[in-house]
Amino acid sequence: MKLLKRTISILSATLLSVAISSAMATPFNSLAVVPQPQKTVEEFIVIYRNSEDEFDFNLDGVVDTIDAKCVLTRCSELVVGKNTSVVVVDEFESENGERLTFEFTDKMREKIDEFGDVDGDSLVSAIDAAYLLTAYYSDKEIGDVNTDGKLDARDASKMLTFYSANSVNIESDYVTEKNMEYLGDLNGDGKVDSADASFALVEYSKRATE
Ligand SMILES: [Ca+2]
Ligand SMILES: [Ca+2]
Ligand SMILES: [Ca+2]
Repeated sequence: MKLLKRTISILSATLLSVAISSAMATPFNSLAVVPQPQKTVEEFIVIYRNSEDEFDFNLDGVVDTIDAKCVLTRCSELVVGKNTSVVVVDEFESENGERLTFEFTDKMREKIDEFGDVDGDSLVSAIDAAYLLTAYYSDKEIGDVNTDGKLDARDASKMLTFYSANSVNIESDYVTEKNMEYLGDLNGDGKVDSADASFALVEYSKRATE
């Protein structure tokens, strides 16, 4: 529950920044018609937990962060007015550290157009992707950044890789940023760095000797 509260407060901050940036990008005269979400993230988490496969947007039989990535992809298609042929998953998101790529098909687009507006504001937007990611990470353990159900050296190494990339200004994609934001900041100082990786290793060895 504590984790849930924390992730929700992170999401509120994210939503605020999304709202501010979209308000800034919106001409003044259209501000009055900005649609409002019909569901809170807490309400959506309940729906997400009870869902079967309606949020499996890449149609691989699993509901995970890649589906949020599909929503983001669809959202940028709608903004730019041009289709994306291949989705590239950030290497930090995958278990083996490789980039997964897949063809973005019309079937996926149709499914997103039907079920992708998860907050009910009539738009498929980055907020929907944020809802999906919050729901996905809400029952994961802080520190288990690769979400395999255990906290171990692989998580520490993933944090370090992320930290190194960040420190030389290699941008990670949105899903990876959220992954680290929700699960990587073990000491709660607002950033993911080698201190969190050491923390993960200490916790791991403590558990290993218990
Ligand atoms: Ca999926
Ligand atoms: Ca929406
Ligand atoms: Ca793990």
